[in-house]
Amino acid sequence: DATILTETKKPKQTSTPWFPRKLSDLDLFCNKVLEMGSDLSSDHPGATDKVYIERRKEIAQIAATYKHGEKIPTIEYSEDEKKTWGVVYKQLKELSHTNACRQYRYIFPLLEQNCGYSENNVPQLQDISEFLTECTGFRLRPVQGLLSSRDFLNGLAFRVFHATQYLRHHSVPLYTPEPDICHELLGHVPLFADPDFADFSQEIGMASLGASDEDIERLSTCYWFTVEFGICKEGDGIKAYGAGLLSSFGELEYCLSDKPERKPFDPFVTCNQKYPITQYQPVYFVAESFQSAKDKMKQFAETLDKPFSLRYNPYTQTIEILDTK
Ligand code: NLE
Ligand code: FE2
Repeated sequence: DATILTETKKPKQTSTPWFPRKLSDLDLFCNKVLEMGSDLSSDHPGATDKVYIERRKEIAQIAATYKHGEKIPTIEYSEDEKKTWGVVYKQLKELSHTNACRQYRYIFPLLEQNCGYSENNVPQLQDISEFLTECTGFRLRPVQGLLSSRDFLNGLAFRVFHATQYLRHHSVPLYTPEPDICHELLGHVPLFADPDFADFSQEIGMASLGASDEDIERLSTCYWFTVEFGICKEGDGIKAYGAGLLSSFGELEYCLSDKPERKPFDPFVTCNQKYPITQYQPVYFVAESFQSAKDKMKQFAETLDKPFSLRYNPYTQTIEILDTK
């Protein structure tokens, strides 16, 4: 039957999606944001606050024109912004003593000593970026808002973390669904100063380079349940290490309570888990350690279908394509 002979299968994605090969390639992402301060959705607490919207636009301008190698411009935060920061800072610092992982508790005081972390001061990205570079080679780049998952994960391959600089709306200091500077600085930054965590994050980033759209989806789900909402074992108990937990007073308490479900972290399972983005997570995944999470991520990455293997060269800070199969 002729129709059977000519029947074609769904074509496999044949061309490899573009990916950055050097640090300055990341400059190409700066205006590709999914959601911006100028376009707050209608249920956003700041949606009808004209002053807030203007301020978000002003801060977004810095990220829109930033180029690799430049110093990240200093932002003069207003008294109101400092107040919001202070409220978040005070509550989280207190709760982190009991609910945050050991690495977070170790690094936090170092950020107070070296980077201007305090209840009365919103620290500057440039100072933090220099500190992280000394600790683990991680660095920050300012970003206007949400990047695509692909672009965001690609940055991690270079040990670059894209950080927002604006504050959440003052009406809801203890939980926000979108990243803001409280989330970046109090949630993400402390962990990027930890070598094992830094390696783990870069591992996800490397896996994302040139990955198919389906694999990007699976990798960003793994990212979500680790870097954003991860829980890890510590002694006989469990602690939070995900930034979305460490930057939200409400969820930091809830995630270790007996309300949510908890499963062991296994990228092959975790990558298929559905999740909400505007409320507390119903399910969390528990890692044995960052080291073990990294090993598992590596095994997972090896199963992704790519026609080449890649290596990050730390001396040139470029991606090398090792072989084509
Ligand atoms: N829910 C977090 C917070 O309130 O800080 C932000 C999560 C961003 C993914
Ligand atoms: Fe985040």
